[in-house]
Amino acid sequence: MTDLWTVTETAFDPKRQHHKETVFTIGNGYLSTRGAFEEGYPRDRRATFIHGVFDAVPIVVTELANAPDWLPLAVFLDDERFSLDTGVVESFERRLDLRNGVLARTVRWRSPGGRGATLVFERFVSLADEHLAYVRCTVTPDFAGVVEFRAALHGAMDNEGVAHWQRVGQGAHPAPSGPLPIAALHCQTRTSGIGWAGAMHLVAGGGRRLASEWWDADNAPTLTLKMKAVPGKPVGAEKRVAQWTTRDLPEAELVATAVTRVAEAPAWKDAFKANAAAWAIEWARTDVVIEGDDEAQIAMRFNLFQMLIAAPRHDDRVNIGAKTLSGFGYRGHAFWDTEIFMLPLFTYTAPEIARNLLNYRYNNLPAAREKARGNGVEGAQFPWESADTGEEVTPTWVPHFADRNKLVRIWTGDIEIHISADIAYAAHQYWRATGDDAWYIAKGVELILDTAKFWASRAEWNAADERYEYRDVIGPDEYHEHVDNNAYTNRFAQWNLETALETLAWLRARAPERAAQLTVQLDLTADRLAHWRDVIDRMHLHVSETGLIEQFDGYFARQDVDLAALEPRTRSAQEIFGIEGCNETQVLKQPDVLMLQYLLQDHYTEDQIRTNYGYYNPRTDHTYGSSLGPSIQAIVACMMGYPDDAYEHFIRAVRADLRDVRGNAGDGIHGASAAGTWQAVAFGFGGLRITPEGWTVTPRLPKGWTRLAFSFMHRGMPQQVDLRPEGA
Ligand code: IFM
Repeated sequence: MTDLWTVTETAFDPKRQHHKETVFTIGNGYLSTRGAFEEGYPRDRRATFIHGVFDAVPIVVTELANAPDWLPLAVFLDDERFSLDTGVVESFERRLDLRNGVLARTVRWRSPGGRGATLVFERFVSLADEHLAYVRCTVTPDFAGVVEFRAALHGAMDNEGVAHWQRVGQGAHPAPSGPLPIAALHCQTRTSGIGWAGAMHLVAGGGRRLASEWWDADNAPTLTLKMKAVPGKPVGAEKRVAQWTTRDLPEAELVATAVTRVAEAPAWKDAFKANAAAWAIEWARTDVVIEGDDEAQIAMRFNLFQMLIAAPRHDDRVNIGAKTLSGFGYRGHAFWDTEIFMLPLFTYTAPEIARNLLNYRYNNLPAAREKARGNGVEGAQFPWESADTGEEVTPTWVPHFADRNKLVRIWTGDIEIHISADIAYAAHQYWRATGDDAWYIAKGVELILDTAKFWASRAEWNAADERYEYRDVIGPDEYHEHVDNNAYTNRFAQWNLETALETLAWLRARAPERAAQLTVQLDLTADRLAHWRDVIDRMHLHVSETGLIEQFDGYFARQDVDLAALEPRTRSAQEIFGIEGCNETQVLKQPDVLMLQYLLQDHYTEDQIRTNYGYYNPRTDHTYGSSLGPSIQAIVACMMGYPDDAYEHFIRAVRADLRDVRGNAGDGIHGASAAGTWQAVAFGFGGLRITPEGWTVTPRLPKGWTRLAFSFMHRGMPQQVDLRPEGA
């Protein structure tokens, strides 16, 4: 029977390793470690990313710094180093147990000198104690001699060539038991000055110890264990690591805390038990059961797992990057991906995580106000890409995808402004789903009011046509830059303003003191509010008799392309037509009119949505365009009663990283797509709708699915949904 909780790799393919490193990422919401191998290889992209540990890159922008490496564990069979690129790999299997986050690898290897052994490596970072990480190796030799384990902490890590760390110190400290000391390493990021300390303990895990040593190697403190090899008898070593940063503790306490914690750390068995118990709680509220489609079941759990290991549970000063904590892509920066694609998963299953993520935006309001001021407008304008300070960190130039020697100007940081409304929308949705009035009054309303202030101030009056407009913007569909009156942007700006007025009225009744305080703080005078109403009333919206919404001014006049005629293809429309060429066509990277109609679905009739689906769906570059589109397309297709289309979009989304659909999974997990799959099953196939009166479901299960079950929280109460096909 298929194990529906395990992602398995059964053969070693060096060409696919960057992709597999992403797939086999483990983590605990504090840090994530890519699935690079313990023994290390020259071309691996080994990385551990810790939430919030950003450092500046000369000339470019800030990025998450690849942290000092806690993972190294090299194995020697009688002085021959175990390595997959020497000797003979007789068998290989890797398994990620999604239930508890343990990554295991079993390799049957014969050294160039003819020594054979089965090596089992296992690792996890504890969900029960986010500072603890474990890796162990068990070797069953078929020769008599010595098996040696060398465990290290490596300080000299970089971000693909950019060095962020300098060593502060290292040393050995007394261990509570065993012949080896505890080894510690203390480093600091070069520009942001964030301190990191790690401490490691190495204990023998069976077999007879022959010798052990502590090596004070430069920037790589190392502990070694030599064990007697007896044919058929397993010998092992267990490495325990504790790590802290100055985001958690004062610099002076870092090393001592890491050393003490690792000295007291439970052995694997107990640490694993605590970790598994913590995972059981997470899965009880997050799991989605799909019966009748094993691939979808495993892939769904994989996507949820990837989100759970990226979710900050104890920190509201960080966001989840577009590539989670699983790769170098987008440098750890957060986008609207969080609010529109990831937040619903957490809002409905783990509201305290959603609140942490929203607090991050609230905490960064000062930077958003500064950005608005810098652009000569009022209110809060959130950055398109955000890191530690909340300032705009979108790079202005990046290498061209086809010619790395050419630079391309990136405009999103300047003019992709819809993110401010997306954040307001997520705050409002969180409040509606949770009923968390205290948070809304303290923080949410301020997010909504100050973004509304931005929209009113940024709106341009077109005297000739007597309407408000947003010119020179980029909508969610980034194949089209410098457009006027993107439908998504304009309608969301209007929604933000409408919601702000409603919210203010609600606040005045519910919490008059806070309303009075915000009225003064944000200068919400009667004149200003009258202006907001005017912008709402005279916003330029694209409406037509047929209900077809033009994506932006002049979109319908652009060249129409028959995408189906380009099949089969392996490149995006942008690669085929070029950046400027694609801009001149109607081909979409993601269908932002449909996004709009999904998010504001109460404002559109089914017929209106159907009309737009019919127009925009065939013009969307589904496979090679944005990974954000398919999960939302699946929902819209469900709403329209197109189950086959819906499944096609859904399966594309759940496979995005497991199958490396776009060829760039090596850069990290597509977080928005991963989290969006939860929306696809809940709101699409489950047809879940939340209304002020309660919730309803309209099951629309794909062919072959015999059951769909999931849980969610509604106003603080856990709810269960368990659906079978009609007539079952
Ligand atoms: O936010 C997205 C955007 O919509 C499309 N390009 C990638 C970004 C990060 O995922």
